[in-house]
Amino acid sequence: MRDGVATASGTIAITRAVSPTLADCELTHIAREPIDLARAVAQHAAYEAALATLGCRVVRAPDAPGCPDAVFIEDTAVVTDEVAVITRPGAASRRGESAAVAALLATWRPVVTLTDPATLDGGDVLVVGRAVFVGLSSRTNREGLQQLGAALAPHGYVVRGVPVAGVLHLKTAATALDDHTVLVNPAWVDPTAFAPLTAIPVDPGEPGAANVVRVGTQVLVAAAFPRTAQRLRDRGYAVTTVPADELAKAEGALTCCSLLLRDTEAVSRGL
Ligand code: CIR
Repeated sequence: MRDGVATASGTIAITRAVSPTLADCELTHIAREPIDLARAVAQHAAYEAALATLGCRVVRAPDAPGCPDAVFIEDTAVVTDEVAVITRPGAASRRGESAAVAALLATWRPVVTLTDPATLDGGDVLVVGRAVFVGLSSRTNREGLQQLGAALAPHGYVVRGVPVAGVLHLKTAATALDDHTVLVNPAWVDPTAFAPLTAIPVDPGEPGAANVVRVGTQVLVAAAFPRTAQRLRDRGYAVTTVPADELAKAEGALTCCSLLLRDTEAVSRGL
């Protein structure tokens, strides 16, 4: 369902197919339950279609059928307008996902790669303007924070560590709605960590709702969280909802399934 459309021309959304091995995914904070692969694939297709409708150019990274969590491509990189930082994912089982993503991102950005002993998942990195909030979680360590900071500092970004406990990633608990506002589950992360940004709380009955994808002036919200979606509409945000409950059984949320980057070449051509 869509309330309105403001397209994000000049945004590339990199996605990756749902692997046939998805059932073997990493799980940290939720219990394993059967995953309907066909349903997960259909929800992923709906997600890609929503991104395309919002004006993104959807580009698929090469399939990685042997990597159960490959669909959660967000964790493999942090991309700004200036650089692509290839992460070293915190789960060893996921480190084989990065090389093909690095090769693809080199199409648009210079690439910097984090090295051992750094660990960092893209799901822990929230970029709002030049502020970069980095969740210190079971996946992301201080060396990861420091190496990311070193890669981004030349471009004017300032990184700030945010303690994360009880949930997988920082962006499980908070994501940006615009350059001044974050959507937060205050039970999982202290909203003052984002000061001076304004923090909007999710509906208390929808703890997972803080993970939304901002595309231009639109916000993509999982269909499982209608009260938070309404809360955002009431505040003037244009909300699109997509089903994602099957992917959620693999502990993935909406941001996990794409890497969004400005097509800086398209911007410079005035497209
Ligand atoms: C994992 O545990 O790594 C995957 N099953 C889920 C990753 C979700 N990614 C994300 O939130 N950025």
